[in-house]
Amino acid sequence: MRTQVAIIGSGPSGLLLGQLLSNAGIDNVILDRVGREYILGRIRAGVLEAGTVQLLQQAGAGARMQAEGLVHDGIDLAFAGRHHRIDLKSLTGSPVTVYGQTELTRDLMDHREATGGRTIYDASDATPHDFDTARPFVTYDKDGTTHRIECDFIAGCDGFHGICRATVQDRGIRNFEKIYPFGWLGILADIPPVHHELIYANSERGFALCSQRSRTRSRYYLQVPLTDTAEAWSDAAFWDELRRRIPADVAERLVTGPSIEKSIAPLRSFVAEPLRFGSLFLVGDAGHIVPPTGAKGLNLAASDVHYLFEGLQGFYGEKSEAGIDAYSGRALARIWKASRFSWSMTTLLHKFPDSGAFGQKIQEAELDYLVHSTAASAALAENYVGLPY
Ligand code: FAS
Ligand code: PHB
Repeated sequence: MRTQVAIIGSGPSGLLLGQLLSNAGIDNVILDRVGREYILGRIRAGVLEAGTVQLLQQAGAGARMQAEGLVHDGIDLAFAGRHHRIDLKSLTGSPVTVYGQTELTRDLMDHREATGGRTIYDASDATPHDFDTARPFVTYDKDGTTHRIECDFIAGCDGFHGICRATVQDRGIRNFEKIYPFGWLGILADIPPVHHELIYANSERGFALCSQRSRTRSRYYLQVPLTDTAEAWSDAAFWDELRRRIPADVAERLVTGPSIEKSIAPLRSFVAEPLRFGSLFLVGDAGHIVPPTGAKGLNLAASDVHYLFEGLQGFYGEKSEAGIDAYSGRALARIWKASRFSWSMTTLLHKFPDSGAFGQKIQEAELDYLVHSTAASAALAENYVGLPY
């Protein structure tokens, strides 16, 4: 088989890149090691920046998001028993859109199928080859046969645990990492959200987040020790702890119900440099991970795709290599700013082992300053809604 761009990974990065390329007449094939339903079974991000919304519409897969996505003009920060609204829209002119990654991925998968895009699921042992030459290729196994895809470029959209970044560990890559001493226990339930916008809560017992997927489906998170397991948390224990971490007026309104999903995600900050090795490009989680506190993971994958698509469009359109040469630098400039923001939100809102009572008071003082300073609120708001591409 031959294609112009071989994409490894059928998550948001691979699907969004594949659709933009197809719409521009650039041939591409997506490989994934698992199947469609497994990918859709992973519950992940929930907040889209305006740039991500625009890219989904540009890809032609934005209709359901337009119809069902919830436009939020603000978020709440809760601390010391109170909560304060940060008016994102008035401070930046931009809202965010609440629309689950699962639904975004489903829309892209459906649109790819409807427009004749090729995706090979259950493709095991996908491996990028000869990406330092003019004739790169990808091999993979399926149905007992090893297949080969000749291509011009390989997009490593295979996430943090994928093969592409692993393949270039001896090519001078630099890995920058910070592991946080806690995780997020997330619960999904078909109950009405406790508030019309998201609430990020700092409490002496630890962080909590009140999020949502629709007016009838809620997503909540609790900071938990890394030694915890989702199975060890009953729904009742989750709801009791959540009530203790959010302001009383909010806790009183909390509607609870049976969980339909419960999982723990570890938190890390990770950036790989560079993101290009010959004709192999690292995109999305394959190149970086942010703690979800800033709602940046999925949105950074979108801006990576924007930069790489522009580069490939320039290569095939004007025969210019300027865009692909600039990809890594452009993407990393935005990645590091979003990584800083995600780190700062995580540091401000979570309980750290060595925080102590003094550390808790410092966090509350910083939050008190932030919510009462227009300049500080605007700085948070412009990072949260997404810095320019
Ligand atoms: P993905 O990991 O989504 O997709 C990679 C794809 O590559 C997968 O389908 C995988 O099967 C495939 N793959 C891997 N190795 C392969 C191989 N060798 N061969 C072929 N295919 C291979 N972000 C937020 O903004 N907010 C959140 O709340 C949030 N929560 C998260 C919770 C968890 C548990 C995780 C892991 C991530 C979370 N994220 C969150 C970040 C997440 O949304 C990512 O940013 C987003 O999935 C990035 O998309 P991709 O880069 O496509 O990577
Ligand atoms: C979510 O709804 O999954 C979500 C929302 C905002 C975040 C992280 C996760 O910062």
